[in-house]
Amino acid sequence: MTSPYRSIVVLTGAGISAESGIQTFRASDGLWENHRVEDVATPEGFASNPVIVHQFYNGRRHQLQQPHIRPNPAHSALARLEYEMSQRPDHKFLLVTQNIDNLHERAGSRELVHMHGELLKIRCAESGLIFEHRDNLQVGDECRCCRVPGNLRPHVVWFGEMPLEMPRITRALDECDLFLSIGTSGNVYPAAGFYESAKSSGAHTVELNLDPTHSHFDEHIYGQASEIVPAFVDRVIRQLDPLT
Ligand code: BJW
Repeated sequence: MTSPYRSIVVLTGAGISAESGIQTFRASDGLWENHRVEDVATPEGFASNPVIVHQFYNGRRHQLQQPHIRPNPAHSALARLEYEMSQRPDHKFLLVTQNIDNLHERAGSRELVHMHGELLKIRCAESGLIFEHRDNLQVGDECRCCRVPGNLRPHVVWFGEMPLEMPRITRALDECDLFLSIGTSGNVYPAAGFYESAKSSGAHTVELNLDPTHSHFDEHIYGQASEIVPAFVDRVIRQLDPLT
């Protein structure tokens, strides 16, 4: 028997990291509870009040590096799925995360796109050069490349900006036969439209989330990511070609 799945794309959102201690965005106690989205998640907000924006990301950067913030079984299961796919010839796997935390890579994922950027990186708004950064960032900090104070910004994608690595994502969606959407409310485009692209490529589409969303997947599985994702991954791995 041959495996039905040879090319898998997984999209993750804030829900996969919730049980690791990182707040989601749109919950009543979420990251935006005390902020207007326009103030902290748009280039216009950053231009008009960079101090507030730096405070918002400095707090999240600090939190991400606390010892209790660790990958959970859902992150580990996706790394296991990638490993199993990599052991089989001509099998493809891509994990696309909207999250800016580093929990997927800490769990072992390598075929990974951070489409909305990375919290532990900053970039020069002038040159586009990207730097690793684990400390607070302040408005007057001098840029490491152009030496101009104020040119540095979080390496994240705000509303109105182009998400990262779209050509790679589009190629993977065009050829996938299984698409999983995990822990995302499906409110933000283009990510919210990926399942439709995958569907038009003939893929089986599955939503794994705590709450129902408005999207029409072929299959819906509801529950905590740390429980439903490892169980679903086990199911997929059982259906892959046996290792020779
Ligand atoms: C659990 C759980 C547990 C909880 N287990 N589950 C009109 C129509 C269509 C589009 C537009 C429009 N007007 C404007 C647009 C475009 C705009 C957009 O989508 N706006 C919407 C508001 C409508 N998009 C953009 O501007 C994007 N760029 C763009 O479109 O460029 C042009 C383009 C065109 C064509 C192709 C390509 C490009 C850029 C979007 C940038 C989003 N940036 C942010 C901030 C990133 C930095 C940061 O982290 O601060 O990204 S916004 C925020 O939302 C963040 C997230 O990645 C993103 C998605 O949120 P997510 O992950 O879904 O979180 P929540 O909180 O919403 O949901 C969590 C889910 O988890 C819930 O469902 C829970 O139930 C669940 N859950 N616990 C399992 N334990």
